[in-house]
Amino acid sequence: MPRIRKAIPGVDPKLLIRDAAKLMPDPSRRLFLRGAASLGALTMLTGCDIVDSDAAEGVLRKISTFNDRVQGLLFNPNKLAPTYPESAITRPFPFNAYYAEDEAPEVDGKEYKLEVGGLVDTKEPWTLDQLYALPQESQITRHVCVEGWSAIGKWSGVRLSEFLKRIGADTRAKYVWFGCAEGYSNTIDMATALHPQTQLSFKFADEILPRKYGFPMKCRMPTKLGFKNPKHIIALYVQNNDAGGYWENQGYNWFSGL
Ligand SMILES: Nc1nc2c(c(=O)[nH]1)N[C@H]1C(S)=C(S)[C@@H](COP(=O)(O)O)O[C@H]1N2
Ligand SMILES: [Mo]
Repeated sequence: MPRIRKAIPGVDPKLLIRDAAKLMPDPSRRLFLRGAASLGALTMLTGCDIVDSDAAEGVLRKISTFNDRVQGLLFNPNKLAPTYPESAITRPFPFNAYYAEDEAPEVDGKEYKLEVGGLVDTKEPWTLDQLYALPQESQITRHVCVEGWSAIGKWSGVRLSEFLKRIGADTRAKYVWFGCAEGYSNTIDMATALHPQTQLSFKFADEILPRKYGFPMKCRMPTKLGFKNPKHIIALYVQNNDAGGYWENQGYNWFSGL
């Protein structure tokens, strides 16, 4: 029986295709838009047939994966996110999580040990004192949340690249995965992990990271949307498999770069 190709309800396929094409490198984008911007081409691009609304979600996910790949290629590992003066800091700084503020996990700093694993030479866990002894720097950068707000804050800590060096991480690996105290998690690409502004942060606004902002440690990366910045980190793995993350697994764009 021939399969009938239907449009995705509520989605204009032309716009969908143009949107996906926006992230293609320039010459191939022009060729693609001039040539075969059709559902057929989209099918070729994503490798699956848009037959009904069930398929649509899968297609969108594939486009997102495609975008992640292209964005990853376009990501300039040396491009810095803007920084701001102290006077630009947003006060009070917003709290956000998938739960209410008073439900933020209470991590005991004295008992805390950061679990380190995967493709690293040294898998010894790190106490907070050991982490605090690492060379630190501060950044005043903008945090952008996918929910439609942004705010400028000051974070201090050690560069993730420096920490990865100390644990003898294989930086040819593709990903760094973070596990958090309350079950949140996410995975970032190695280029972002090595970016000079990607920081394991111990302080917010010059004070020990308050509970709501991720005590005892978060990973700050101003080149990524807020949800890619894990708070309350208790585990860090260097690995080649993409373990996704809390929001990524619910369909949020994995790359989510700024
Ligand atoms: N452990 C953990 N980290 C998390 C989240 C969370 O729910 N749990 N939410 C993310 C989202 S969506 C945002 S916008 C920021 C909010 O950080 P803030 O509370 O410091 O503003 O944390 C991110 N990191
Ligand atoms: Mo967010």
